[in-house]
Amino acid sequence: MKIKKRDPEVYRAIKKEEERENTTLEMIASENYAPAEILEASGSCMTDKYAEGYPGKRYYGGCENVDTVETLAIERAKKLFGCEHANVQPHSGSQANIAAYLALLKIGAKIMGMDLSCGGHLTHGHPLNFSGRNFKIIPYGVRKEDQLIDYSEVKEIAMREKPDLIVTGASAYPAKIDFEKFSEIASSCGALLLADIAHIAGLVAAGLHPDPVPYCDVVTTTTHKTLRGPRGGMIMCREKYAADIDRSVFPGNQGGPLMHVIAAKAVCFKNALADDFKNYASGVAENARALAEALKSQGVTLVTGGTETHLLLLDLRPLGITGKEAEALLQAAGIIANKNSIPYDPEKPLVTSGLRLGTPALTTRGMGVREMELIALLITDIIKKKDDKTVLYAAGEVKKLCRKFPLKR
Ligand code: DSN
Repeated sequence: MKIKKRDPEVYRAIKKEEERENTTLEMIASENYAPAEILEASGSCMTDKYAEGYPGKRYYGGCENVDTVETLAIERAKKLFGCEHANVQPHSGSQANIAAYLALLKIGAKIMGMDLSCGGHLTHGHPLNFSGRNFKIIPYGVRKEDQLIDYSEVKEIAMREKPDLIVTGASAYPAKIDFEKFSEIASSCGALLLADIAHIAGLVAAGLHPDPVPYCDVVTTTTHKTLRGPRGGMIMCREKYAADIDRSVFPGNQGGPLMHVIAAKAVCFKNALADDFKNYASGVAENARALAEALKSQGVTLVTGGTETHLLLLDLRPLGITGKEAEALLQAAGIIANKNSIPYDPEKPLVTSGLRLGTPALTTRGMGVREMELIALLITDIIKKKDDKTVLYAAGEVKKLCRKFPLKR
């Protein structure tokens, strides 16, 4: 590697990151390990190219090769998700949401989105985010008793508030989302419907989660979570919104697209169209269920009582430990997860009473149900006993697991 000589400090950090990824259990629900072909495409010379505009209609010369990859990415995304139009240029999920809102709405319009504290996302209306600062936000949450979306309550709020847009989708919601019900609600109150499937895109692509595309005006996603591609975003929509969405992404909100990342998105969609992607996605869901059952059998409380997706959310209150403490103890053992608010959390967002766990990365690594059962025991022991001896023992077991399931790109 040339970088070793040319920038040893950055080289060392990259090498240490490789080592960290190889020797720890990655259980952050929004992370994954991108395969070699994704790293190669996103590390390619396409990073050099300016290509403002869209394939065949660029503001720069020399775009013939980047046109090829962007067209491939668009066509493959359309095939994978069965959508009428795809814009693969958003740099991230947040950028995708900004562009979609501004394509569909005027500043100041009413957006109804799931509250961050109940599992939503910053871009669904948080007061400090562009969404909350530029639109009138009507939040909806989950039921206190079972932490599930109460569709009748959502309808009640929607009929009362008459939002211009309803946003469905979440970052920490372990149950499936009924997009058909959301679409009925949106039609009843005259709102447009946007699904943000950043977390579940891989499950949707594999047919393991209800499909939002037939029910939504616009669907946004990221490409690096369950979809296992490069870090980036995408917008899918009905043909009637295509021109508005494209204009809103460029020139509305972005300049030059990241063509190296778009090349990697094309590779990601090809991978997700292949038969073995379904095996991986089924593994992700099966592992999440196994992890949930094993944790529950150890007396751990789970938000919504389990999982129907790739993620689970632990309610740590009965164990007398905060999310912050649990995250730190688990990290000391090499288990990487994130503290996360639970619905109606009494703790602040930097402390929290919850811990979010996901199975995409460990599934990519080849781990299965037996490993999930073992990991559940390690996690439970750590968060119940909270002592150095337990952490040290778990750290040894984590190392053994990592050696048994080396990270193959
Ligand atoms: N930050 C992401 C997550 O961890 O869920 C969502 O954008």
